[in-house]
Amino acid sequence: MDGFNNTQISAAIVGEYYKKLTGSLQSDVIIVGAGPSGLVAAYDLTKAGLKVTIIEKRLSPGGGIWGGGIGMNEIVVQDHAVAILDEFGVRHKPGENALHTADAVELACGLCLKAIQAGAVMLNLMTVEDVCLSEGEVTGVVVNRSMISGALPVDPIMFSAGAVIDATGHEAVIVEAVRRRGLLKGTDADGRLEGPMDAAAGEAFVVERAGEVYPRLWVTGMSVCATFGGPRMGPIFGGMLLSGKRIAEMVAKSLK
Ligand code: 48F
Repeated sequence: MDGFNNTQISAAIVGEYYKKLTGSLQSDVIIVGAGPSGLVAAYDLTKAGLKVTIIEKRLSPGGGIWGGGIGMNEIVVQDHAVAILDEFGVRHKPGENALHTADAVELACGLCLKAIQAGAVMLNLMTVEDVCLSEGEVTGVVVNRSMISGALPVDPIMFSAGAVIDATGHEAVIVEAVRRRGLLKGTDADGRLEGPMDAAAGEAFVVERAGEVYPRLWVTGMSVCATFGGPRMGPIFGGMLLSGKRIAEMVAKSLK
């Protein structure tokens, strides 16, 4: 018989989790949302030597990857982004029109595994409710347990970072928190709506327009379209992966 008791199991979890939580209260970069763009950014930023915390509201990180298109769990990646699948050890099959397919579940798992094993801290079941601002710069985010957020009158806690990346997809939660205070007035991120479907244009848009929206607030992935009014694009993922890479390069440069 192994010599442990019930309480020791709980103590092991509580001890390790709170070390992880305490360590992530101050990061170089907070990434809000663990979809494809956020996970690629997390991996690259961690590889660049930065301390990265990913905050994800759902139980399962991976965002919109898991279900492919209408629950058919295959996704499409263009030729020019396939090197990223290779980097993450995700297998793919070449098809017509320079489009590759990959298993959606393998992609979600592959991105999560690499990002976490590279050293990014993943806090799932945590919802970012708001942004912290000081002297005209974003300094962190306001976070609550997902089960509590919006359901119970319990105050959130704050996490600080040198840069915050909004990778929340269609919701662009962090950009919206800044926008609703009227702080994006007079910029092209003021009052835009995500555009209708145009896959090719949308894919280019999320890469080209990824960037800093407000001092120390960066936007990647589908949040780029929600922020600047770019077209939506459905279950094609090359742009998301490339957008995550691009934002990682820009954020790493800005913090050095
Ligand atoms: O939506 P999501 O996968 O974002 P993405 O990286 O990729 C978009 C594609 O999945 C897909 C597409 C376009 O048609 O190709 O839509 O831009 O992942 C966003 C993640 O952010 C989490 C959410 O649960 C998801 O996992 N998220 C959203 N709001 C919050 C959040 C929040 N307030 N706090 C924490 N996480």
